[in-house]
Amino acid sequence: MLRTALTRLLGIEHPILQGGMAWVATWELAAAVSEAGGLGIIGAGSAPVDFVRDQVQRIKHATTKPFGVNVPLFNPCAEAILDVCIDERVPAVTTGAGNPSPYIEPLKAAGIIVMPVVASAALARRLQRAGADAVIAEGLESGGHIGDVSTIALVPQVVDAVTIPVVAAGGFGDGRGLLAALALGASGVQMGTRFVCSEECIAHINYKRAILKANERGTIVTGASIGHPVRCIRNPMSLEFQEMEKRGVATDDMIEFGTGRLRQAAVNGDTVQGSMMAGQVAGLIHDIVPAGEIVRRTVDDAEALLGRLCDRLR
Ligand code: TUI
Repeated sequence: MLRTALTRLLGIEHPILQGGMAWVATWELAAAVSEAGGLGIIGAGSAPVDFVRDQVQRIKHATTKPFGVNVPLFNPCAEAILDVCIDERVPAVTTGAGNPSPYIEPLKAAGIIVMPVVASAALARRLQRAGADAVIAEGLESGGHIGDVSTIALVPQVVDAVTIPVVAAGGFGDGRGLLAALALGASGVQMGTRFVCSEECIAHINYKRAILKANERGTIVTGASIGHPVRCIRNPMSLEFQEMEKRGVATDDMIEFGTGRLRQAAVNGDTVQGSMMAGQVAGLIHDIVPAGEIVRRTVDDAEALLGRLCDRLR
């Protein structure tokens, strides 16, 4: 039993959040994680409002346990999606890729637990002042849109900057990672890539296999030159994107080139021209198992490791 400030805040059993990944974190995956005692999170990604409302209504039929919705703030419908979260009484909201300060008060007034993703201690401090209940400190090892500080350096600095619970994200995929995060002062972890390789995740099997095949150098970062660094699997599409950046192709042309590529991989299974967002932890993932087993294994392994460490160091 690993009880932390995070499990108490959310009323969950295990200190594990499932990343709310665009296109692949749907109600099926989120419900399985919540049922297993973690916090399942639906990814709004770049989806329209009606899609998110439908997802929320479905998860409410699938589980009575707490769940969350992740809203990337560059989604043009972000505000309307947050209104849906309020209307539907979503238990928790996570935000990404921006500063959610203006939205925190109305969400909290509706009884929603608000946990923004931060990539710096400065933003964590500001969001604590704005009323955030916890922050998710995400290092550059993560998949998708990333900041520029590594997890091992970022997490303890965010822990020192705030008094609210900190969730560590970026590079976590097993019990060793969970225990390490707790040692850094975090109250839990968020895992994304690990949960893509679960049975309940609707991502195309080709996407899951690409993660299984990747080693620790199997991801690259594209888009840094246009201010949108995104970590994804190294494939012809991401390598071509990097080439365009080196050639100095115009930003609008690159955005047009990249648009729709995640869907192409996640839904259609195009591993050549699609973009498969994934973290550096991909090299640690070797199987596709039920999401509940990922939660249980992670917690059991962390507890067993803690016991062994205490024996060895005493
Ligand atoms: O949000 C993410 N990762 C994401 S969102 C996403 S959606 C999408 N993207 C491309 C194509 C289709 C769909 C994919 N990946 N992670 C959370 C995160 N937030 N990482 C870093 C940050 C961050 C960065 C800067 C948070 C705040 C921030 O603040 C800047 C500021 O305004 O102060």
